Amino acid sequence: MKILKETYNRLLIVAYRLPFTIKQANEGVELVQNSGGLVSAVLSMAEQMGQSGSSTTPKIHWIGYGDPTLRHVEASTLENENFIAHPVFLEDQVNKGFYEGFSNDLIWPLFHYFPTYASFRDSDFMNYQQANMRFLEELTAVIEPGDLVWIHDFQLMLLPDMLRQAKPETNIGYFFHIPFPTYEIIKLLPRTWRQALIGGILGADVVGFHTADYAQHFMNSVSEVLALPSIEQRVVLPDRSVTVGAFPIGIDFNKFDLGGQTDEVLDIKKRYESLLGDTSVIFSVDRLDYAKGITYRLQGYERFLNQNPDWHDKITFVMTVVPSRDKIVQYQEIKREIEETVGRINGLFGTIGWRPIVYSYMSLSFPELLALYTLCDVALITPIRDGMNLVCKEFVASRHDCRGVLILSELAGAAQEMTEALIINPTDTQEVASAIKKALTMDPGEQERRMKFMRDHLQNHNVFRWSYNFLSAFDDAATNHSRLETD
Ligand code: GDG
Repeated sequence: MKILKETYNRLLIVAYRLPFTIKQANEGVELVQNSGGLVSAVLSMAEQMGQSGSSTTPKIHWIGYGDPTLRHVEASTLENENFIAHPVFLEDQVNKGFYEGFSNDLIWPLFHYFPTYASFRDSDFMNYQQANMRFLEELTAVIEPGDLVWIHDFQLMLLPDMLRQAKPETNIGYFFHIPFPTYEIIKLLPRTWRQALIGGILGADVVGFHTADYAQHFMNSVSEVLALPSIEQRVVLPDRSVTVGAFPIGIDFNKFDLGGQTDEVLDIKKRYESLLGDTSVIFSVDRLDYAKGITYRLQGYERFLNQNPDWHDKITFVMTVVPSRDKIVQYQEIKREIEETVGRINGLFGTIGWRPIVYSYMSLSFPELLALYTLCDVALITPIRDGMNLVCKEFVASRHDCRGVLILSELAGAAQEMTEALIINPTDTQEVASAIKKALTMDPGEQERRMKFMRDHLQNHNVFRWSYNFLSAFDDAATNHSRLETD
């Protein structure tokens, strides 16, 4: 990392979402810092590169989508102690086609292996190109020689190459947060689109995915779509090479480990425990999404209740679904399906004194989330497809007591690391039902052994190490680069 500090000028982040939410206040604007994994990771990287929020060192520039209603806001007010935001204002119609259309209504379902949910619209692709171009304009207004630009996620696949064309000498990193599917899925995209998207990503010097499988799928598509050669984990272009690798994202372990023990969290936990009464608790939390496998999860729980009448009255499934993308028809449908299934199960098994599922459709505060992570006996995480899944990692990191059992889908990227979870296939409702029984009856010694193993892993492979590893790959890429030149 020392090399980075000496080699690069500043770190520029480009992601669809800005690191804080901008709210209109009576006098000017109010900036509410977001606390996602990416924000924590970027802060740590900045520290490693010799930047920090202090007045003597530069802040991190972050280019992201800005609501057009904020166009009139004074640019100098869009910064806090850590970040300077550069909003990309997109007309509603462009943002709709780019974000709601191409990104969420095509790439998201396709790359999560739901091709029948994917909508292929020429106008969406045009808006996607236009929006990526608008990000480029904002970026080129900010960029200085020697900056390191790190671009994130599936909304900005075209941007790395656009930037390479505009500023060929720039150091560009690109990280993909969702699964990268097999070529058979990529092949569903019109030829010109898939060429543009794969070629777009290859504008970067380093391309990162959560798992080795996703990286391999990408390499296969590079070969099939663009017929480019590769050597080991490098795609060879005429004038340079691109390093492709697996960089599984971690979490800020201490934030969850220590956060779960604060007085505020303990108070909420006590309140929830008294509300839930003397039952064991299963917990899940996800954004509303068909890829999260929520209906199969409910069916697995129903099967458990059917097969284990002695557990009736003694178990509560606290299931929180966080509102997301509810303008898209499939999301409205999945919400209706979830709510019907919850209603049916509660109607079938519930009594005056016992509700089998406590369901809510809302966002939890961070202390509420920690209270539920730390009070539950079982976390039931069953996506049908998930790039990584941070919820399962956060649950384990929160369990300072080394108690509780994680049930995890083999289709989450995280399953490759969380090997001491009870790994299930989410569509196999019998396997889910049996895992619930096994988890609820697991002796404390085994819970502790499994938890300790996973906690050690998360502590070592935290989000700071993730960013360190990604940035270190630039050093390797630079070495490869010079090797190519001398070959
Ligand atoms: C994408 C990929 C990949 C959730 N509900 C609440 C809440 N959360 C927080 C969690 C966690 C985050 O949101 C969700 O992260 P996931 O990884 O589980 O899922 P996606 O949002 O789909 O993220 C995914 C990720 O990118 C990172 O690369 O792992 O595969 O799909 O941090 O804690 N936070 C609060 N209240 C909630 O109700 N406060």
